[in-house]
Amino acid sequence: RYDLKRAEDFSGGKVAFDVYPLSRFDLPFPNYRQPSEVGVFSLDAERDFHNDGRKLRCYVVPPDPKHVNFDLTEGYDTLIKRDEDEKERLDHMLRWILKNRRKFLLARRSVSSSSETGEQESEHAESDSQLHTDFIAWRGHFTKILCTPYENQDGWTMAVSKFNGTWYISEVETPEQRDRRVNMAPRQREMTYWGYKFEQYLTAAEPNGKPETSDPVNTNEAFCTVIRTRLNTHSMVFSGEVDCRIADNRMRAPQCYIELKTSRETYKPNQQRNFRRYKLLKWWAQSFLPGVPRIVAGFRDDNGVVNFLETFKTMEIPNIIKADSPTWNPSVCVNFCDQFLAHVKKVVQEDNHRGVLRKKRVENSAEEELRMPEATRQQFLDVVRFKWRN
Ligand code: 0WD
Ligand code: CA
Repeated sequence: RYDLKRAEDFSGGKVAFDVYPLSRFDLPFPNYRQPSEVGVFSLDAERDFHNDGRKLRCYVVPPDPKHVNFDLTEGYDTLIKRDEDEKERLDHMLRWILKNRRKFLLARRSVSSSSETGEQESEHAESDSQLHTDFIAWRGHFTKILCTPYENQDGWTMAVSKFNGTWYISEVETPEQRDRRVNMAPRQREMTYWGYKFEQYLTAAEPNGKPETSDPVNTNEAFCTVIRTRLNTHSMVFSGEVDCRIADNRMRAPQCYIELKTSRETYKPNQQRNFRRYKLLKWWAQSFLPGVPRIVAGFRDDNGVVNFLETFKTMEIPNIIKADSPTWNPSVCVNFCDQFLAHVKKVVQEDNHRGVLRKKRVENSAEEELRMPEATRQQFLDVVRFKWRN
């Protein structure tokens, strides 16, 4: 069973990357540089891109977090849902990159100032189009990679393209994922609404605003942070959706951000173990990556009513799970990611210098030119598939 869990390259697994034995990743925690925010962007009700933080929401502290009464089923009939057949790939991130090229020049400067020669400076001057970043992807893609050592159900496929010295990683929906999405039971479909409704009960558009729980929920809207960090030898820039910030604006990003989550109330010891084993792993990985320090969880019953909240500090989650006998080890996750990225660099070497020029008509007027790596169209140079059978 386990030896089938491996990453394969496009040519059918000639250069496979095995997950087991996990002991290969049971090493000291690798160097992970403190994530810093290099920018933000927003997606509005029409899913249009804005190069600013207009959709960032503020956390509204409920009077008594241990006793709340949020009915997450309310307003389901008014839901405005993003078209999930529309594959956006990395487009919004690439749009942000194109509008913020100068931030990558700064990255170059900090790279070259730490190296000795002036020779390198002139070399850089000629290759201004480079981003001086090894990996670009959504945060969610890295979350999936981090969780892979302990994931026994869902495989994934990522397309990887090397373009101008940067590896772009973009997830491709597998047939299994598509089946599940398209054939989701009505009840399940309704439950995916609950998470969004929960956000509405705890956030406001303005620092001193009140939650507007009778407004329709629109899943097109999003606020995204863009984070730069480094895992060992891999520099990376990724973007992740952020639910809200602490209203007090003296705190800087990403420390001010709060991740909101819902989960089924647990009473039996085995439910609690499963919560720590599976949910806390995903919650930790997702917030650890961008350095989001707090997760506010709403615990709900089977009818979709949240009765109490609990705050988890991201950095303390690994201590919470230590109470259990073998569960998951954050070092294994991060070392796995480190070695997997090294594998990708090795497997995907051919640089597609041309990229793909895609003209996009913007509101019938100006033409925006997006030069993108092939991974963002479905015509990629290399595909790294991760799959396994149970
Ligand atoms: O190309 C893809 N396969 C994906 C694209 C998979 C995952 C996300 N995305 C894109 C979407 O455009 C989305 O706007 O990434 C954006 C979010 O990026 P992320 O922060 O890297 O994603 P993730 O950490 O997986 O999820 C964060 C939140 C989710 O909240 P919860 O509390 O459930 O983790 O983003 C939302 C969701 O609210 N979200 C999505 N929104 C739109 N499309 C998607 C999606 N596919 N997946 C999660
Ligand atoms: Ca959330």
